[in-house]
Amino acid sequence: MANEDHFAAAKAAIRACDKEKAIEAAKGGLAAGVPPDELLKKGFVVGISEMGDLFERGEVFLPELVLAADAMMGAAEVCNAALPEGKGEKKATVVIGTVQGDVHDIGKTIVVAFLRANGYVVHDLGRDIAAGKFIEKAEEVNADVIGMSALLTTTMREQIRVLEAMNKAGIRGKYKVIVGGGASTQNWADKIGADAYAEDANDGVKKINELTGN
Ligand code: B12
Repeated sequence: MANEDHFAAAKAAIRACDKEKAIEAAKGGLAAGVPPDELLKKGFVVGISEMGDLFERGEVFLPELVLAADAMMGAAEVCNAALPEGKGEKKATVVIGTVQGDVHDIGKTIVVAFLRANGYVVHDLGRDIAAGKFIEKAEEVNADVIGMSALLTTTMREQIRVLEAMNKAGIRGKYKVIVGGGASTQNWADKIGADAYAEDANDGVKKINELTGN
């Protein structure tokens, strides 16, 4: 089977909202030598994005989206586990989470796996995280970078809250801040005064390398 066939199987499994098939497609692709990052990007992520488009057009509904997301999570777990191990280096410490009011965490979880595979110490706060929690954790672990994910236009503003709270506490200068997730853009990052924006997990590693001088 060519790589393209594995990408097609991955997409089809997500479109079918079938977790078992998705895990099977992930394992099959990896066993055939497809790199895990490519399998994610060209297969599973395309599939879940297509589901998002169908949802927006009213052609699939929330219960299907939930099932597709669950299938996606299963596949991402398999792919993330196959990423090369970090080489024991500790390039820098990153605190990351999805902002308050937002439960989208598939993309954030992929970013976490990519960062760990690239030698970062990552504290993953999870999803629906209040502004204060980001700061509390960053202070506790003496982080270098704070990463915030937001997928909804309504929750993007939470990223501003975190920055405001940092300014208020007089600690904005201590941390580099990077934003990402469907609703964020470079323009948005500039507007709210974040240090960087990344469009996907690879770009996230690249930008965080730049921010931390790695
Ligand atoms: C899966 C999904 C869900 C799942 C989430 C499950 C989960 N555990 O994550 C469920 C079903 C729960 C869900 C719920 C909802 N969803 Co939804 N969902 C999606 C969908 C289809 C895919 C998101 C996804 O996982 N993409 C794949 C990942 C890999 O991509 P990603 O998240 O963008 O992440 C990559 C980059 O952005 C980047 N990145 C992400 N985060 C970060 C962070 C940092 C620091 C960095 C550096 C990089 C980075 O790297 C990632 C990997 O490459 C999108 C559509 C879409 N095309 O995005 C809609 C979408 C985001 N959802 C939408 C909506 C409206 C909702 C609901 C409000 C629906 C409802 N009526 O209830 C609820 C909101 C729930 C809430 N309060 O959060 C809308 C948002 C519209 C908007 N602009 O605000 C979208 C765009 C669908 C649509 N077209 O209408 N959703």
